[in-house]
Amino acid sequence: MDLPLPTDSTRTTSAALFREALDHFPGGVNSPVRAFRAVGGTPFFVDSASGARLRTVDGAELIDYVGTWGPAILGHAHPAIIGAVQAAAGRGTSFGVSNPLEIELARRVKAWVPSIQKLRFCNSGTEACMSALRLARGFTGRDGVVKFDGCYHGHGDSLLVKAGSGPLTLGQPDSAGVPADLARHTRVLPFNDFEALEHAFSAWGSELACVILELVPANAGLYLPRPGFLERLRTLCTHHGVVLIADEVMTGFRLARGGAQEVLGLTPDLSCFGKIIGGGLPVGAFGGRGDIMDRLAPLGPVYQAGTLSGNPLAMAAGIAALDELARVDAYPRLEALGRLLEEGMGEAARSAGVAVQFRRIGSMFCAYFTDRPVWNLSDALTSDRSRFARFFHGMLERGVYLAPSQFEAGFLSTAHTEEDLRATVAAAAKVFRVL
Ligand code: HOZ
Repeated sequence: MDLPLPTDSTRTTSAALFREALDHFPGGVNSPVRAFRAVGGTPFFVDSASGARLRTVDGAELIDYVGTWGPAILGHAHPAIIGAVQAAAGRGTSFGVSNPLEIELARRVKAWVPSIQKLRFCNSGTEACMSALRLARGFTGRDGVVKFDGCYHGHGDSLLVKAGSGPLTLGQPDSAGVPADLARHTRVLPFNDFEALEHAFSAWGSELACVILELVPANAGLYLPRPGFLERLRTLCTHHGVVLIADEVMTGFRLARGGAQEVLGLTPDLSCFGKIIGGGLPVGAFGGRGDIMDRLAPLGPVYQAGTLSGNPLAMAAGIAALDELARVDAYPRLEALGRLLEEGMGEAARSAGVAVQFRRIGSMFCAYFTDRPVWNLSDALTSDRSRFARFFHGMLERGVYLAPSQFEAGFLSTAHTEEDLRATVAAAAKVFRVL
């Protein structure tokens, strides 16, 4: 059934909607990277989405590699998720009281991610990370935090320091409005730098509450940990009594059932989730060691709460998403699709003589326009961003939607087909030739 859009937006264009949006929202958007600032041009508005396709209000149909920034691992409007949400909505959209769906989803999360002994649901990845940070501080009685430059853990104050994603895209990796007194507790290290890691622990190990990281940094493009880096970090955290927090908001339930920690063989103390466990509805979760989680209110002194936490619609969507991922045995297929895309894009770039570093793990990827292998933020910054912007628009004109920033990852879904990938590679081959 087609639902009516409000007022006359069915007859309008993206350009007209964006003009009006500028009057309503700062920069015309409700989240900064949507404004296309890094690539230029006018952002489009979506009318509807299904499978691997977005349909814009202008009538264009796009192969979508943003996937609502990660949650749409089964494609858009998956019938299992829509059905689960409709059924849940019929019983009430929010209770503010515990409901059995919370238990159902918790059982699945714990079965899939063995490091999770206890967890708490919240409403976004940002909330999950900032709550995990407070918990680590409350548990250790220390204030210090280590993060890595280019990693993005949502927009909690302590974490908007040398942050990736939107802040990096807009050239504001340190946000105004974060008190210097707070930011000074956050130390930032280059990713994959063993020497900096050793130095940080010998200088501040006893002051640190936690180290938080994306095990696969995917908010400055995408790069992978060097062999041994995570193992060394784990050893140092254990030795110094520092809580190791894995931000798996993007990688959780995407790279494998057990996320990046399963693929990379790391056991964090706490993990943060979002995106896929909400099946496209707003959700977050953090969890891990029982002795740490039990420091949360109402058991312990660390406060954290939310009116909509454990929301029945989000829980139902998350359960449906995980069950469907298991039912279709999604991960081998996602890996096969990822490999096909990587091979195709590599070949297209080589034939056109364009220096591209295509980084990929499973169904996440990024194309950097540099001849330097990318292992950290300073490597990522060597990418030619004006070339990326031309690439982005060239692909969009040919019906392929990539994230509108060099510093975001692309996502595949089980709804993408080999034919979609061939069409994407064919488009890239043309665009590479005219960059
Ligand atoms: N957290 C998302 C991935 N980097 C970006 C979403 C947004 O900023 O709108």
